[in-house]
Amino acid sequence: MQTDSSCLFCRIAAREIPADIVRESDRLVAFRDTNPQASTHILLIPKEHVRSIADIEDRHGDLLADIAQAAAQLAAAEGIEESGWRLVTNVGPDAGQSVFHLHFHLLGGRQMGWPPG
Ligand code: DGP
Repeated sequence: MQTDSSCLFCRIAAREIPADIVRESDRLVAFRDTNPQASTHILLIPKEHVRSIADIEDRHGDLLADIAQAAAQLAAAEGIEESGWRLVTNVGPDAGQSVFHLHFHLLGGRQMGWPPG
């Protein structure tokens, strides 16, 4: 599995940098965002270093399905499965991607507008 020792999220996944980790499996880690935009704001990442969802390849298999299932389970654990939640990933500067390791924001616990500003 490819990792990047200079990548912040690879280092969180390796537990070299502390984070409030709420879930871990053989290929995923989920931890709370340090700059929460909602009462639930969890980041889900693959342990493998992937720059963004634009770099998902066939070899990643059911990685995205695993992330979707983990997000739904975390939403239930957070008590927001009925009130609603959002799963979003940013790609590139116009979308506001600031960490170049694939991550999904799980957001919930407040009313959210659409479309995003
Ligand atoms: P994005 O803008 O989509 O690349 O989101 C990156 C998110 O990562 C942003 O919401 C803040 C969060 N973040 C940045 N640095 C850290 C960190 O060191 N720890 C944690 N837990 N979250 C971080």
